[in-house]
Amino acid sequence: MSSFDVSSIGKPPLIGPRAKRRHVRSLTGDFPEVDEKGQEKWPRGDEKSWKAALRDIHAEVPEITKSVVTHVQTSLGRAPYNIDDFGAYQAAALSVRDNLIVNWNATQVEYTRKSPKRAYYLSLEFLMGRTLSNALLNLGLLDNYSSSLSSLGFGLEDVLVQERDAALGNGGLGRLAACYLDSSATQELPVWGYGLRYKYGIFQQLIKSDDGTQLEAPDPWLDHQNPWELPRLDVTYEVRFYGHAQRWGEESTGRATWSGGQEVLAVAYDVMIPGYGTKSTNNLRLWESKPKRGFDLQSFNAGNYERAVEASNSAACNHILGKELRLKQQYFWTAASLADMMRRFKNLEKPISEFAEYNAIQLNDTHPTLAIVELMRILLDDEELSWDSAWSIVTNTFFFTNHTVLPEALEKWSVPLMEHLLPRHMQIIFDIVTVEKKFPGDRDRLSRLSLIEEGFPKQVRMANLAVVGSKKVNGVAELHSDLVKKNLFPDFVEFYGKSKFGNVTNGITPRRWLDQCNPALSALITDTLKLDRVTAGRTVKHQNKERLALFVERQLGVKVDANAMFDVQIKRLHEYKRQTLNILGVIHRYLLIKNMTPEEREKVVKKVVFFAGKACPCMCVPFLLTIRLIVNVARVINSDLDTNKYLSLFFLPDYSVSLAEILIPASDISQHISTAGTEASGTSNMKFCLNGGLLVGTVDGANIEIAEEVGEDNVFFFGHLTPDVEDLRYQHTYHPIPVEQKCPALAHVLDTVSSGIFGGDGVYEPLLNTVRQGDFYILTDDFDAYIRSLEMVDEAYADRAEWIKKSIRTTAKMGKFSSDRAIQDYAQEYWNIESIKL
Ligand code: 8GP
Repeated sequence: MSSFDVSSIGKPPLIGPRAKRRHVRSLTGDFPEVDEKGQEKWPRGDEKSWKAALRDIHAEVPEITKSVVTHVQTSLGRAPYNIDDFGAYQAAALSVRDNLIVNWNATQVEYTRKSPKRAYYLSLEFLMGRTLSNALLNLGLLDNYSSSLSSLGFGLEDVLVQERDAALGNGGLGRLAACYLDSSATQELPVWGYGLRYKYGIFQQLIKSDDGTQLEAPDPWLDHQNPWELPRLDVTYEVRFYGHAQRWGEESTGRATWSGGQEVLAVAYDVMIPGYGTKSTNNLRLWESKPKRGFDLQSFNAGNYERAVEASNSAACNHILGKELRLKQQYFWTAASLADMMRRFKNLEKPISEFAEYNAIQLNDTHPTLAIVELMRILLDDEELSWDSAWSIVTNTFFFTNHTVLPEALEKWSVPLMEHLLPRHMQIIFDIVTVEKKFPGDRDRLSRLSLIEEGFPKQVRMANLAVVGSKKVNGVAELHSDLVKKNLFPDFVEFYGKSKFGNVTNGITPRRWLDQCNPALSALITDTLKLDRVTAGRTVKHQNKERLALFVERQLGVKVDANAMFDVQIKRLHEYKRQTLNILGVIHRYLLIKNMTPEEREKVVKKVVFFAGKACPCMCVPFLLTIRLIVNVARVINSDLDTNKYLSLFFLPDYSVSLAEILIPASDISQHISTAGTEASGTSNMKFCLNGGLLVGTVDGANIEIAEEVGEDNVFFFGHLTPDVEDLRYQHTYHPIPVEQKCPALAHVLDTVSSGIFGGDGVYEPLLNTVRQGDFYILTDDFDAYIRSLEMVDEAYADRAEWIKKSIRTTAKMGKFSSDRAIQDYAQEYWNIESIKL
């Protein structure tokens, strides 16, 4: 991987004049050229491979080479020698896709033949990253494609980096969905994903060079043909919005007819998901919306529709889209997915009463909760089942995973909006409420259990609906699952009993997060003959750090010392994840070093700090200043000649899966420092540990279980525990202690920022005030312990041989956090599905 070109991570291929220059030859060129002696001059690779592949005459030409060259000609419509790295990527991708399609078809045929129970993973986000490298690895074709491409004059790494990340989402929950698809296929489980085919991925993050603020630009990831999807123009469903719902008869929980309004078409696009070491290839079906032909133009405001489609085609974070658009998006996707499942089920010719025996539907957080109501609608109105039969099927079909305890993420929809957009669904929700009123208990309890929150306007609580309508509910790490029971849904636990609530600790796929991003470490692990693992481990880590250093140099034009300790925090920016604590800690370290004598400085552990992450622009305004502070602190300390040898800092823009694949293997230490009780699980903590990086973290989320596996002496824990946090917040509100008194070191840091040495002219005050006053995320309480834990990291790092041993032990103990284990937990304990061997 040393030649890996990191300069274009997840970026679009070059277009325009520069791209042209990179072409081997222009389209009009008469090729091959002829030299002075009349000999043909071939641009890249060896002439024999090209000619043989073209004419298909030499038996010894690998099939792969032929297939790539054929795609250059027939799919890309280019003269074969007229391709650059991007063309080679496209042709190689199409050629790999041919393999996937064969396996995909065989898998689907087998599913149809055996009619097993299937599971469907409904997620509004799928952060797939790049596909070519993953598909090659899973198919076991990496070496073959590498040598074929090389014979045509292309380096595999140059080709792989041409692919743009599929970033159809925002954060952890979306990447988890991608890992689970990989594991489902690998475990040969009949699982399909259902999502939306956004026209734009999550925004591209740009950092303004003058003041460090984040700018957001659209991510038109589909601008170049996407080789990984198959449009299924024959698989379409009509999805209705608005209109009227007319009940039949007296029975309040009976049937109704929903008519009028608008209909749009949902068109399917299939993305093949290959398993590792198996032919099993599953499907991710993404829906795109299209206007329906021949519909009532008069009742349809074309301008609004265009805008709606445009906006709802973005994987942007929740609040950017208008409420109505977001709700439309959710219904469109769940309705199309259910119609598709129903069609597949009908093909089995089984009675509808057996629906739950053949289908399990997993709700990835509350976004797909409308699917519960939609299935009720289908069963009542189309299948004409009684309420009780329909409800029994629904509550045996759905499973709900919660991914955050933050109250703002528990979705609510206004009742008037629902009545307007989905009148029949609102009726059904009211009917569920009526039925649920049979719950015994006091009024307060009933109102907490209710699906409807009183107020102006009334709101539908989607999380309550998801709990009521699901067979089982789970959190994503042990601590989080406890908090789900104790803090989020205690009344439901009392009502339904504990057995409805479980835990599935998250997992990550070792294919992408070890084999693919860190092949040298992966090889070291499987090399049982290697005697000196410490030296080998150290070498691998150093190579990965050099790769990251090269990346930073190319991106930001700054040299990075790969011998320093690399300290990384990469994740969505959010107050609870406390990137602010980290940057205030960096400033503290800088001030310490600045005040040292040159002799004292020589004893300091050299450190390079990396941040990356996107901040949803709808977040609270003070917190948006964090990126700006990081960038401006970096500017000051990286140019301070007294200290920059000992401490430097980088904010890497436009965080993506591909960027994580470079940062994670290079980290010595990474930070997972959320306020205790706020991070549901975290999955990057698992990725770092798998790659031999150690953690500094709070006793939160999956950090706890990681420490249980790798040993507490290999994790640097600090900070107050979950049960303390509420008390501390109470103290902050009713008995506040000034930060100068509580934590002088932090007060000094805050004053330094206020003094303006990092510029900003007072601009950071709103951010600093969130710490000085209120301090909801208890930075003032945790700061001293945090600094102490970083000192312990320094001490441990000074003994490099011991550090590497810790690192190797950590990697070795990460088995529990494979998504293969997690998906088996879901398959066995929740969905009740079995592997299908091809
Ligand atoms: C994330 C959690 O923050 C993270 O701790 C966990 O590891 C991950 O889910 C997977 O379980 N939550 C989200 O991504 C999330 O809540 N996203 C919604 C806001 C869209």
